Formats: sequence, structure tokens, C-alpha cells
Amino acid sequence: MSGRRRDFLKTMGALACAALPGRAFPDLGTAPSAGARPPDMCAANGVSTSLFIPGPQGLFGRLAPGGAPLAMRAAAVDGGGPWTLGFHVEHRGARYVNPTLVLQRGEPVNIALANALQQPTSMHWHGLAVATRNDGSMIPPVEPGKGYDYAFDVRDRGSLYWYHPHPHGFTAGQVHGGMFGLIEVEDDDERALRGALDLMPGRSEIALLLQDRRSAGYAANDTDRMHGWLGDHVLVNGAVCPHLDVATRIYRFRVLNASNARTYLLGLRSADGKSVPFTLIGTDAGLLAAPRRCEQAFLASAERIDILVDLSDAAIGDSVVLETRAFDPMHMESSMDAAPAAVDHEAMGHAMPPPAPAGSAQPAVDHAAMGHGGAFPEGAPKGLLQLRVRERIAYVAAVPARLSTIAPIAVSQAAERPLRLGFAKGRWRINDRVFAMSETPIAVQRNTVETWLIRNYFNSMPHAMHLHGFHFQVVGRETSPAQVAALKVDEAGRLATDLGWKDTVLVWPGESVRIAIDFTLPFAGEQTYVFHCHNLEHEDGGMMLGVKVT
Ligand SMILES: [Cu+2]
Repeated sequence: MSGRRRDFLKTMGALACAALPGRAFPDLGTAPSAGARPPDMCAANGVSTSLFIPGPQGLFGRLAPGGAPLAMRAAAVDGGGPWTLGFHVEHRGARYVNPTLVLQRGEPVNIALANALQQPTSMHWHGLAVATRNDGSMIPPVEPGKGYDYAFDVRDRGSLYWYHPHPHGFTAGQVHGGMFGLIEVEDDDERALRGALDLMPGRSEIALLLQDRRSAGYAANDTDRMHGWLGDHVLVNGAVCPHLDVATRIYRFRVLNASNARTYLLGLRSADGKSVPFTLIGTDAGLLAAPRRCEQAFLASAERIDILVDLSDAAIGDSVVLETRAFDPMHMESSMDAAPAAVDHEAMGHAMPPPAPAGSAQPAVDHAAMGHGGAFPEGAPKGLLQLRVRERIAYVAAVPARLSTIAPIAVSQAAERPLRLGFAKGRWRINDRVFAMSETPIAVQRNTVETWLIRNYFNSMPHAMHLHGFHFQVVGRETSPAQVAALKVDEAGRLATDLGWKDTVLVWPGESVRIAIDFTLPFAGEQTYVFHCHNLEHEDGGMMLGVKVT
């Protein structure tokens, strides 16, 4: 191992998330620092859009049905920002596109979907534990001109979930076209947190929806099907690097990666180039037991993180940028150790490499030639959202030391199921198989616990593996690549983002990730679900297996 690599690992190690000390947040970095002020990544050209925050109607408008039935029409969208497709809803005189569904745990949901597209579609309630008939995956899709009634109770923990279509072979294009929305499930833990920090949705608690796109629209070719669809720009709530004017207080950001394929390495940076820590409070399926202080975290397709950013010590005029940082995307490479030329470790080894000016990301690798993203390669740094401190307010609040209770799944009696992710004969596969609607190669007994050992080949890509129907816990990670191992927080090799309940987990090349699943089911009769890669091009290409619970 070269000296450069050791330095790199040492620096990265310092970036792993830590348990919260008594004083959660350092000063914001308002002290003068050596070196030039780096360019403002979000407004290099002096122009910046303000962050779109959904209102009580319209695009992503907040809708609390309170058990009332809703009619959702999948159709073309006019004036949907960058998107051309969406789910239209009218409710109590208000019109919505892709409404943010605000649901209480225990609440019944009744949604009649009408398909006004030219393609089959379906609705998948990503992260919600529903019966097969409501899951949108292992039942025939809704054909053009037809409809389907979804009816279920919300049984899940409070968290940010989302909905999107799941018709096999059509999912990627429909999601990229704009067919997705957020689901906020509220429960007692949620209410306690909001009370403790005086959080108000839409003001101090804001959902951020990341999606990378290409200006020319969606048309996946063979390279895209291999690597996943990577856009040439990233939208945050529909705009490129918008700004949000903020006050001196704690903000909560609930971040969804709605990108077809792109992984982000999220962090915050002050205007003078310093990393600003955030507090990780939740993952896919709800709050962590305790908050963790983090410098950065990976977020793969379909994953969510729930974070707090403390601006209470900031000065008027300060700004902080939410960014994605440089990392090795590891597409069809053996491993970081075996491919020393693939990444400029020296540049990455700096605690905070200077941000690239907007529109001038400089890839350390010729990613375009390698097929994973031309104008904006995966793993290239980019500013995503600028927070501009504009108002000083009196705000005193402490992040609760306990956020929730997470009982570990008991795995001592669990059977282990090996699952291998790989590429053969032109297709991404799980256990050498590709998806067939009529097949359920994974058969489990209800009311049992299994561990799944998900092993990714060295010569592979990261795969964001999603299980329908059940949340799971990450038990451990082995043989993680260096840039992942550097973020581990325990002896099992887990990352801070592995500590909560999950529905999607990123498995890097050469890595083995063990997850625990309790197949206790509240639904009578045999149920079938799917386990698949949430890189949507991989999913549509068949990197998915049926799961039968008998
Ligand atoms: Cu994949």
C-alpha cells in the first residue's frame, strides 16, 4: 500500500459518523480560513433558483387523505417542471400532480389508479409493507385505459417513503419521466422529534428529491442498460442547484434519491471550504435509535436519509452547500486496490478537495469512455443546494439523545441464504438468473427469520438491492472497498446509514452485505414479492427475482 493510499484512508477514517458528543455541533466555520474562498458551486454564474417547496396543492402538494379514497390518473403532465408524466389527483377542490401523501400509521389507504398512458403501469408503494395485491410488482400491470384499486393499511414506522410505477420493462422510463411522489408516514416518534426541535414541514423540515436527468430526454442504449442511466445534470426538487434562505436554527432535510442509477456521496460545505457536519437521524424506514454526527454518507437509488443541519450559530450572510463529493463509482472495475489509476486518490485524500465550479466538473477518470456518464460522471463532485443564512432568530433546542427504539432481529437461529450479484451473457443477474414473472426462485417460510448474504463480484458495479414487502436490518459488511470501509462505524463493518431499518442497501463490488429479515406477515395466504436492483436499468433488464412467502 502506498503512502498516498494510507493518507487517504486515514483522512477518510476521520470522516466516519460518530456517536453524538455532548455538544452536537461545532461552529459553522465562520472563522477566516487559509486559502482562497472556493467558488460558490450553486451560483457561479450569479443566477440561482429558489428551492421549490411543495404547497397545499399542485406539484408534489401535501395531501393528507385521512382515510378518504383518492383517484390517481397516470397521464402526461403539462407544466410539471422538467417532467412530462405524472399522477394527477383532485381532492376536495384542490388539484395535485404527484401529491406528497401525508399518512398516519394505522390509517387505511384507498387509491384508484387509472392508466391514461400508452404503456402498462402500476403503483409500488416503496417501503410500505403491503400484500402482494397492493405491491404493484408480482401482479399483472394495469394496461392502458384500465384501472386498479389499491387498498391497504399503513403498518409502517414513521418515515419518508415514496411511490413509483413498477411495470416490468417500463419502470425506468416512467420514473425518469416524472412518475413518482413522496409518502410521509407520521407516528409517535415523528411527533416527538418535531416537537423537540420545533420542526414544521415545508419550513424547517424539507424533503429533497434528487434526480439526475439528461436534457435530451430518456432513451436508454446498451451502455445505459449496462451502467444505468446517468444524467448530465442533477435536479433538487426540480431545479439545478437551487438556494434556500434560512434562519439561525436547526433544519431537517429528508433526502430521497429518485435517480434511476446515480449514487451520491452527500456532505455539506461552508463558503470557506470547510466540511460542515450533519446529524443523521433516520434512514429508509424511520428514525435511528440515536442520532449520529456525520461528515458524509452515500445515498444510492431509492434510499433515503433523514438529516439535521444546525445553523443556529451561523451569521447572517453565511452559506452552506449540500454537495455530492468525489468518489470512485466502481463500474466494472476490479476494486480500488486493483485499479490504482482509476481515481485520483491524492485529490480525494484531501479532507475537502476544492469544489469544482458549476458546469466544470473535472473527472479524475475518463468516465465517458468507460460508459458511465459523460458530462457529469458518477462520482464527480457537484453542488446540489445552497443554504443562505438570511435571518437571525432566537432558537434553543437540543437534538434528543434517543429518537426511537430499534430491536435487533434475533439471527442466531436464522437460516442463511446466499445471493450473488453478477453479470453474464449480457445481463445483470442474481444467482445467475434473470426475472420471470411466473417464477419465485426465493421461497421462504412465513414467520421465520433469514439472513441473506448478498455478495457482489469484484468485477461488477455497485447494486442498490431493494426488497419488497419487508424492512430489513443490515447485520454487517465484509470486504468493503476502501472508500466504503473508511465510513464504517462498528466492528461488523456497518455504515451509519446501516444502523436503522432499511428497504434498500447498496452492495459495492467485491463486498458481502449480510441482512436480516423477519418474514412475519400480517396477510393471510401465500404472498409474492420481488428482490431487485434499484438501478432502474438493471431492474428493467431483469436483475430481479420473485420472492414467495408461504
Ligand atoms: Cu444493479
